[in-house]
Amino acid sequence: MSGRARARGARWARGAAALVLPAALAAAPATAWAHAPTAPGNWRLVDAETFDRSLDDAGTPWTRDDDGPSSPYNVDEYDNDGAFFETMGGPAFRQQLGTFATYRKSFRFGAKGWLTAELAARDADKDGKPDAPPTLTSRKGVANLDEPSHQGGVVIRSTNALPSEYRVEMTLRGLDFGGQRNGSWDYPDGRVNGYSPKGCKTNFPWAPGGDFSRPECSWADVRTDSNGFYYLGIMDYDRVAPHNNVFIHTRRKVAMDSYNRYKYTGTGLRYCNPSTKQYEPYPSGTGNGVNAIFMTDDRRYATQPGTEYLMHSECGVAKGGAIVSQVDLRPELLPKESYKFAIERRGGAYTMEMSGVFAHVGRATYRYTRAFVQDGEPIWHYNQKPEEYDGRFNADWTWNGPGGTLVDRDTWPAGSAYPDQFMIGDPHMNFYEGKAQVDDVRLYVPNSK
Ligand SMILES: [Ca+2]
Ligand SMILES: [Ca+2]
Ligand SMILES: [Ca+2]
Ligand SMILES: [Ca+2]
Repeated sequence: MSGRARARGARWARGAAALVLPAALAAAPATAWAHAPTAPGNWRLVDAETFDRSLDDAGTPWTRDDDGPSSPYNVDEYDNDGAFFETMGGPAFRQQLGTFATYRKSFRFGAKGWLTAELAARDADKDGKPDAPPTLTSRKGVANLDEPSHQGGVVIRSTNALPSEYRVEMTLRGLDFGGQRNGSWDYPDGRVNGYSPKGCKTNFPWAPGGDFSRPECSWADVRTDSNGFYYLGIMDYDRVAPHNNVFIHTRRKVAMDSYNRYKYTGTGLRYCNPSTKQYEPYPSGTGNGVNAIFMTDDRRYATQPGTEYLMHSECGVAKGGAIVSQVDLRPELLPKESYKFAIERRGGAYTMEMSGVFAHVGRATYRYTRAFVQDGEPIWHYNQKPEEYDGRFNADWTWNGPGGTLVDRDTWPAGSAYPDQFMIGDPHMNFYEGKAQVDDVRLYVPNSK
């Protein structure tokens, strides 16, 4: 059912784990190459999207798709109709899921269709039309991702699996997915952390546990929880598209995203101040942090799915615990300024890179590199081929709930293989809403190839 193990019987190749790169390479000014179609480190550009040609999702109709067994969006037991939710929610989950319909659209764009847009929306009144659906359009050479309801999702992904070594990058020109503005989580236009003030907004009907029979408005309030956006992430399955947030948290290899928690004063998040190289409590920032996270095989939560986090920053390396923001963005500077995000897979390691004008330090570039296996900790599902991995991090995940017991067997067995697919946008169909402007998505491969 999971589709995780694709091929069997291959042998382990030791080379991938042997190379250990320094935790952080020196920062360099971004301006030297910000507008050139080349990147440092001996890369060759193979695909680029400037968004100068018209892009409009209106040309593609919405079609109903509920992630059922015959759906192209059916992935595993954590997807929208997955067995995990039947286990944790009991019969109430199936009943709640049946109260609405999901609509999706997908289309290729860019040279030879190298990019794919995936949009999803909910039809709560089941009149055959999605309610407050997201849109993807281009204007003045920039892509607009617009999501008026948190129950929608919109992402730009690679159409085909990425090569064995690559650099992918994007430029962010506008950002309105929560965080403080002018020092406040509550905006003058009435929005709260980027969410519309109208109606209840909850994580219904997907949660890792709790009473699934509650009415929709009694579920967890997302407006006063968090908003966010994926600047760039690498997912581990083929048809990357919006799903519930529990699913997303099990399918990431590495990601740079935001997780902007409304008026949060707890210890679950912290900033690294790159100027002092000291951790600071979350309220010391503006709620516009970038979380660059290498996922690993340990479970982050005892009672719900999700991989543990390895977080490199100017403050050091942290495993688990408080989520570390490496930088705090200044969205008020956009679009005059811009941010560039890049992820590289090369030489047996992943690198995450962010450039732009950040709080405390001004214009800077930060790069964090981690080997596929470093200090005994793997990057989750790093192997694109069976021979890159020997099965040593395999496990079963067991879930007990009102619906019984579910065993997710072989979460990372020998013989498995996981494609790299990049993703930009908001993949969560029960969290996050807002707008973002994206530009210059580029794919490079090593110059020697
Ligand atoms: Ca399914
Ligand atoms: Ca409707
Ligand atoms: Ca452009
Ligand atoms: Ca959303």
